[in-house]
Amino acid sequence: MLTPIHWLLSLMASALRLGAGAAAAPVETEQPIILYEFEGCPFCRIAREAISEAGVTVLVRPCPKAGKRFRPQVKEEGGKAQFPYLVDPNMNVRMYESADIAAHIRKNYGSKIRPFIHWLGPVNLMASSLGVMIRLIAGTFLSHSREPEKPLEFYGAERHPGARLVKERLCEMELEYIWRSQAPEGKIAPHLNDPNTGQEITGAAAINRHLRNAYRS
Ligand SMILES: N[C@@H](CCC(=O)N[C@@H](CS)C(=O)NCC(=O)O)C(=O)O
Repeated sequence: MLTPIHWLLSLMASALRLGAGAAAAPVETEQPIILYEFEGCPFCRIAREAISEAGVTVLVRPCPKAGKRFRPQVKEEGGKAQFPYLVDPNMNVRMYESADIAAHIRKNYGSKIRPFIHWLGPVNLMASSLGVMIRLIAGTFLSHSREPEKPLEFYGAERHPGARLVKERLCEMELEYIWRSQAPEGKIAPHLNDPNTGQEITGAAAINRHLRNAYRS
């Protein structure tokens, strides 16, 4: 259940990022870009902020600690379990390193503007790490779930406090999702489209309830 404390802490985590991770109009790619990451990783946030601001659609494969679904893929393909890890078949690149991923996204897709906090070197990482602590490392450890047949579709910017509360759950449950930072026309973020159940849900509390009911094992 989401309490006012969850919302307050998520809002504080967003505030610490000085506005980074805004929503942008969707940029679709020919082949899906895949991001392996976990919410409780301060480096992953830096990559996600660049993706959110570019508006580029990515397939997120959450890799919480002890995760079994996608973590092994990273080790197999890249050689080490380090996150974030990006696979972009459109440019034929696979990369570790949050700063390289953010630069790759900015260079090739959507917005070219680097969020202010990304210029601040160690302060950038410190603020991101503090955000993880403020959220009490939510989105770090595995919570067992049933694997959906098709990836979910989630809409919500990186800096949106409600979207964060959903992404933490998606991550802990290792639920793969197509992520777009901007809500579809006429809808409000955070918004979920579940092609497995045919449901469309708006609002963090309702989405998290759905994830629990449909996928908790
Ligand atoms: N220099 C890398 C550091 C990445 C990093 O250390 N990620 C941590 C998570 S925050 C990691 O992969 N830890 C190993 C693990 O989670 O198994 C970057 O900027 O992306």
